[in-house]
Amino acid sequence: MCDTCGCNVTQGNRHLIEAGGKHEHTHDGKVAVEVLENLLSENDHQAGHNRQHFGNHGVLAVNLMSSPGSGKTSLLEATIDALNQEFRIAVIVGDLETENDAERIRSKGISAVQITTGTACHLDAHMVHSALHQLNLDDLDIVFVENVGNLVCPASFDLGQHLNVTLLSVTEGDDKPAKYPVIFRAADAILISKSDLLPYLDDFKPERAEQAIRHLASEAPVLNLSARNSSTLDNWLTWLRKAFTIQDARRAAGETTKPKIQPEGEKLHAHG
Ligand SMILES: Nc1nc2c(ncn2[C@@H]2O[C@H](COP(=O)(O)OP(=O)(O)OP(=O)(O)O)[C@@H](O)[C@H]2O)c(=O)[nH]1
Ligand SMILES: [Zn+2]
Ligand SMILES: [Zn+2]
Ligand SMILES: [Zn+2]
Repeated sequence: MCDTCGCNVTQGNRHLIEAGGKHEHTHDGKVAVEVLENLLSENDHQAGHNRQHFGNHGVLAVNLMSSPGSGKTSLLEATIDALNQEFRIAVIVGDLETENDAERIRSKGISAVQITTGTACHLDAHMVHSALHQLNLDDLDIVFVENVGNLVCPASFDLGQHLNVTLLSVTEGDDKPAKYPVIFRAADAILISKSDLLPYLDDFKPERAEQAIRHLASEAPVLNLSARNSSTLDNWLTWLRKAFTIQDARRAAGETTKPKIQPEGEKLHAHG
């Protein structure tokens, strides 16, 4: 998929294939597939390094993925309001063009690093690495990564996070898990967002969305919520607190956890 849209090469990893780079793309028969495989393996290496950074500082890193406009930044704003007395939070935000989301988060007094990806429709581990060096991880408990709005590419790149969360807003249709299985399979939790709009929609059934998710053999919890109504956030906040405690215990035991990177996604990237 990303081979088609060309987004495997990003501002974060371009140096690797440019003249003098580790995987310089010579024109002597080195095929594209090999270059892409090298880039993915560099990404995974960098992701492991990022995870070490988070781990060394006792930070839980959570990657949020969804379609454009399904409510990632709004959910982060509501989550910060609910939890900033309890956890020290920062956000790394990916966006194709603007700084808008980071500014929304900063207006809450929270550190936010914006990565403008230009043409790349997902974040990669190199981009997240430069962003995380702009944060003081010693002063943080949870770093959220808001990925670029896209239901396909983000699921295929390990960024160094511990957990993936996928949002599905009720205006998108309950058939999306069936149409975009990779990003829903990669999720450790699935949030059905904008649930305040359900009374106005006669064709979105949360049960049907959950059924489609179970057809993907996903056991991830499916939680309905609305960023507009803080009383709907309880299950999400409970999930997050538990994730933090589990990660903290793992760290104390010298262990870590990797997010689910979908094999289909890896295949798509390697062989286009
Ligand atoms: N009714 C309702 N609207 C919401 C909710 N959450 C977000 N919105 C609206 O949906 C639009 C997009 O929300 P964002 O939070 O910017 O979505 P996003 O996923 O961060 O968007 P991108 O970063 O562009 O992918 C805005 O107009 C929000 O006000 C919600 O829970 N209920
Ligand atoms: Zn792509
Ligand atoms: Zn956003
Ligand atoms: Zn580093």
